[in-house]
Amino acid sequence: MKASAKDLAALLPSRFTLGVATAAFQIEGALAEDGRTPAGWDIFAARPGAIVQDHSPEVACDHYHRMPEDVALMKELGVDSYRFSLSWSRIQPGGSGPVNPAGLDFYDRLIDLLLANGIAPMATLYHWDTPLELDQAGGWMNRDTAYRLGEFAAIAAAAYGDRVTRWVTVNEPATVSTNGYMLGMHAPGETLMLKALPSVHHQLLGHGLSLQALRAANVPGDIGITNVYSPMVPASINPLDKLSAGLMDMAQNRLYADPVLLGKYPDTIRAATFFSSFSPSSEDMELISQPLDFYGLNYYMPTRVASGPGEGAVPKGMAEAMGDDLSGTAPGAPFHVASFPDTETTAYGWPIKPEYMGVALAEMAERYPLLPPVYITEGGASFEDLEIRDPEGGRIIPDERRVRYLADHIATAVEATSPGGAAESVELRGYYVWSLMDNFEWSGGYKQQFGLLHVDRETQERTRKASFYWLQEVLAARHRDAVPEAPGLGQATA
Ligand code: GBH
Repeated sequence: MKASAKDLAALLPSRFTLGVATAAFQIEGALAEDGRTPAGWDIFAARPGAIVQDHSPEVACDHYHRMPEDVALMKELGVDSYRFSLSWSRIQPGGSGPVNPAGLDFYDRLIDLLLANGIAPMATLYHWDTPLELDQAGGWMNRDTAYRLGEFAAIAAAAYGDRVTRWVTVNEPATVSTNGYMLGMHAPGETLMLKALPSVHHQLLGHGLSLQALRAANVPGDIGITNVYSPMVPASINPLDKLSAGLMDMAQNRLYADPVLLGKYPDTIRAATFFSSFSPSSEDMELISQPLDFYGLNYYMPTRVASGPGEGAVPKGMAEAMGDDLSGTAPGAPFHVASFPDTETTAYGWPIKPEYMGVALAEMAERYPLLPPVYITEGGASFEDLEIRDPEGGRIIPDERRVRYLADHIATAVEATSPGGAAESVELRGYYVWSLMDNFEWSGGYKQQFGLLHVDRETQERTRKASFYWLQEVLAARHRDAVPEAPGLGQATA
């Protein structure tokens, strides 16, 4: 355990980036302001029962109005970099056609303020908030959405390309396809199961077209994609459990990483789709597998997999949404997600297994010989809201379990990628904590809180948790090169 801030700081390479992450829809609010048009998520979230306790994303963290205050908090925290996402329908209402100057202006001000405070901007083009019009035309089931994202990338490149240090094209296409198109737990709420496969390919194509647009615009920043990765752990030595874990690995990990890093879909997928109309062209595969400057990896937990339909047919996404410690996969699937014995879990019921952070990196290194440098673009834990203690005026939120989660995961990632570590060939560039503040946790509403900052749901007051002070200490204690990384376009790529 490296919970001591000084111990962890001593472990960090001098150029290691420590950042915090958010996403537009989860923090901004102001859904109908200054010309933003709805995203599919605006509508999905309003469906009764779709979100825990029918929480609304309308206000979220009111970040659209409190952005300068939030940047000031990041400055106080001392982070090197901030990962945020661009709201597509704020910048380009409807997802096609002319831009909205007010929307463009918001991120212009954000980026300038970050740079003025020495914080390197990492911008995600697509973090799930597809403009409603595009969702209504089929969303990611429609190939056209990929071209629309490519066009949006060109707009973003022209507006911010001179100042953005790092670009992420698409965030977690796995979660969009699984939760949004297969299981109906996220927008657009489709339950297409295996028929959702085109939504995978079109998102990856959207990644390829955005990458192409950013390259064509000659942006100086580094470009990558973010995939979530969960090592799949067979529940026993039973060959059926092993087979099941392999299938999950294929469906959740390889399906999204292989096309990008190997230029082809896994054989099992190609075999399974042999009889369907899904046969991506080599032009598509070339776009999808263009070289990246970095690979973004979101790691939260490993997944324990057992054969058989499991207890009840509660889809995992649904269990998560309800905040229960229930596991399952798709109803009717021949295998299910099982819990790890004697393992501490987060409020979501997610197992806390820091050692698998190292396993994830080692598996990536083994599978992908051409793996570019890696950023952990998200990692974090949700815990129940803790009581705010107020000893003589100083408010304290004791989230020591989050401190331990972050310390253990960051230390494991760094050790695994150091000489002698299980993933020593990986060039690990940094770790972004999910999240800067408690926010709209998709179908988990405001019940699942990942923040370093607590956000009062009535007053919007931000309160620093123990984890905020801890990360601040880590950042202050480590040894850095004399030159800060931001404004860092030159150095970031050097
Ligand atoms: C990320 O999603 C999101 O990028 C972010 O917006 C979100 O707020 C944050 O994490 C916290 O949830 O392999 O069947 O076990 C992560 C969502 C949930 C995706 C668990 C993978 C397990 C699928 N992850 N899910 S399975």
